[in-house]
Amino acid sequence: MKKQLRIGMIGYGFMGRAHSNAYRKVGHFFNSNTEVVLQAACARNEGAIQAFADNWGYASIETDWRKLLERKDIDAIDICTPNNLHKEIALAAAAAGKTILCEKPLAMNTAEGEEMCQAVEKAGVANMVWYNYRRVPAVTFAKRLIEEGRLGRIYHYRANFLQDWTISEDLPQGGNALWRLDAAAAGSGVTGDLLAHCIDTALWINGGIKDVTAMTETFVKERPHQLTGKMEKVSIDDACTFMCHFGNGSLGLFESTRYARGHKALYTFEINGADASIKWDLHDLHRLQWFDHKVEGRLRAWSSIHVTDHGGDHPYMDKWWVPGLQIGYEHSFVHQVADFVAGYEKGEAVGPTFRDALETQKVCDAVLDSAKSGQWKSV
Ligand code: NAI
Ligand code: SOE
Repeated sequence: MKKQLRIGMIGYGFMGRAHSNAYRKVGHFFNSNTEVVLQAACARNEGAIQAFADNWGYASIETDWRKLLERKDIDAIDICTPNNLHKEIALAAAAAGKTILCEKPLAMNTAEGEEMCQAVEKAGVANMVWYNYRRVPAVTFAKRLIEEGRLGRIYHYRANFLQDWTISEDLPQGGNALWRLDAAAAGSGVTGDLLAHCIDTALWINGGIKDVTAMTETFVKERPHQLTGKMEKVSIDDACTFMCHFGNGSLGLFESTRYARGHKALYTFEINGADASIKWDLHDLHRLQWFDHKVEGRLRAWSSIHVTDHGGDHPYMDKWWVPGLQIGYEHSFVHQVADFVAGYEKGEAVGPTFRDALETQKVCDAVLDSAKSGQWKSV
């Protein structure tokens, strides 16, 4: 008989769906002694959360997250709400002794994140943050190649996350679906929403960041609030570019914007080492571009590795289809659940933990401080 991990999901939007899909799929593709159970879904609108629960197969619903935390039949709380609720829910969930899976960014700022880390550590509860791009097989493979020393000394790390969905001046801010434009709900703009992903991947692959210098811009200064219709100042960063020094001596260059016409969600990174370079692009997520300087000069070229092989060559791919057949965005969440469950069974932490995600939060805060002050900032 398998042990159960009974999930209480809070929020039924984009991530509520992505995580529910992962919970439903994981047991079919990854062996474990744990059954992930969709025990309860929670949101304020009863009709909407019941429809969500029916669609995904949750056994019950709640309309108040505090009630969800009181339930003895819930082992893990999954926080899929806007960022301004992460801390309050996580502190209460830790006090209730629940395992916590929290969406990114961990918190609105470093101070909040530190409180959250202390709460889960004091309570001794398992915790993880959904920086899912780590578990795209080509990204995991990139980390493996660097750990094997195949790039040699690293000189440059470059990453972009480009979108174009807020260019219209008529787009309102705040309220449902548009909370990302409201600093009170999001904490920051592209820095916490998009660059946080690039920073998490970078810290994981290339190690810690020492200091940063940044610039941000808010191109549209005022927008109507969706709920009141009143024109209000926009206080998020629409775009952010920063440079940094990594602890390993390499230089970093990061850019994110919601004003890059033609780009919907273009996350890319490139890493240049003495012996080789690698490039990855979310729009072609199953491929890793590879340039090996050790190859005989006349044959040297960028090659495109289709990261779909079995036999342990390509991370996670043994669990899916036959070699050559690729997987997609949603599988990164399935992999994250599978890894989490494996760690949970052994009582081992699985990254990114709250503490790991706090490092990303610190870089985000240093970036925003630097943009404000025009100074280099230590992390
Ligand atoms: P969304 O706007 O689609 O969904 C938010 C959900 O939170 C809604 O279902 C809403 O009803 C619920 N909610 C709001 N206040 C609530 C309350 N008081 N009690 C219960 N439920 C409440 O937002 P989305 O895109 O799902 O984002 C949620 C979180 O996931 C954010 O922290 C965001 O940064 C993160 N995210 C992460 C992604 C990733 O790539 N890992 C992708 C998209 C979002
Ligand atoms: C914003 O549009 C968004 O959904 C982010 O919130 C996610 O974190 C990112 O993965 C995709 O874009």
